[in-house]
Amino acid sequence: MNHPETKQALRPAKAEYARIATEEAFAPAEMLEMYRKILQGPDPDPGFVSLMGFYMSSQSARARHIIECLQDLGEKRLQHMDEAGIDRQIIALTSPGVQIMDAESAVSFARTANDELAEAVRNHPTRFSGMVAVAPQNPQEAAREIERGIKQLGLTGVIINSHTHGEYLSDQKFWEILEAAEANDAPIYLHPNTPPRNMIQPFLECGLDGAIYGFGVETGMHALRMITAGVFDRFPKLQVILGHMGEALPFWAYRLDYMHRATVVSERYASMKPLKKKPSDYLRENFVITNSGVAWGPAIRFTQDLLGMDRVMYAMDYPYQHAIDEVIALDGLPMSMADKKRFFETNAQRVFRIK
Ligand code: 1DF
Ligand code: MN
Repeated sequence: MNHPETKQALRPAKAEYARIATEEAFAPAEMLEMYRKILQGPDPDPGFVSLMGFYMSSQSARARHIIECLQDLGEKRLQHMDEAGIDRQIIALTSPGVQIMDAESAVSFARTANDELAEAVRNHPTRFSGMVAVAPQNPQEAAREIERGIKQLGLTGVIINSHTHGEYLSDQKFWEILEAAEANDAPIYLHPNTPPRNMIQPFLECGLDGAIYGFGVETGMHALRMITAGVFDRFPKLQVILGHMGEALPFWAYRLDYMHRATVVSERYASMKPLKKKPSDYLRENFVITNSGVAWGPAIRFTQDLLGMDRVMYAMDYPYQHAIDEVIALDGLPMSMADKKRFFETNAQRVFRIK
């Protein structure tokens, strides 16, 4: 069954470029079972209840389509890719992945999920690539799993679904993970999660905690915390991928630069130390941005102006935004063929080291 949001009659034309979709999700049935136990347990995380509690219990066409597609790493997914003209998906464990679990379960299930994803990639090497899921709850094991995932499993990139129980990668206790990513030449896709317990209430009470807005606010702040904490002075080769047009950070760039400098010069906070560069310099040099969820020319164009044509890439966000008409709209953007090839194909090949 096609998702009700997709227009059945439409089909993208064959293009001069391959379309590589870079923020595509899966969820093993076993993980959904673990999620069910967490949701039924004592005092579950309110964002998790709002997000996965909804998708796993709603009988709406959208929720049922999403839960069904998330679990498939075979024919159904390939058929949807064919219908949408997607040549390759870069697949990651759906948010919040293992990050909602207790540390021990998270470490163990990250390995299981990575083994499963690697097997799907081995079965369909021209159609699927996969990112390594890690449990930031145990930074040392996460660093090990990055190395195993990249070197032994042939996965490419690391998925981190924003905060872990309210903690951020700007905290030095997590820097071992960043060190491993940099050492293995693996980009970290900093994917959204719902805001943590101590941030979510004003979002939740008006329905803005999810992908509509809360995701972007929380994840944009996470990326900004990494910048202002000096992560990229310490790990200058580290590359972070942000979806959803950089969670709006490009639009903030001017103000961030001005106010960061004003704050540092006036020594207002002990936590905001001088950096080697301006915040926007790190956006240009340490970030790659995807258009997941935003099939909108002006926003893509603006981000390309700021980061350059080599740092903006295509993503669909399957199955959450399984929309064929958006592929057609993006094909039609007023971009040169060479730039379109960068956007859809070669930037992703370079960033994820796909041959
Ligand atoms: C939603 C959107 C859920 C995205 C996601 O993972 C997700 C959603 C749980 O619409 O609820 O990855 N997204 O990236 O936009
Ligand atoms: Mn997503």
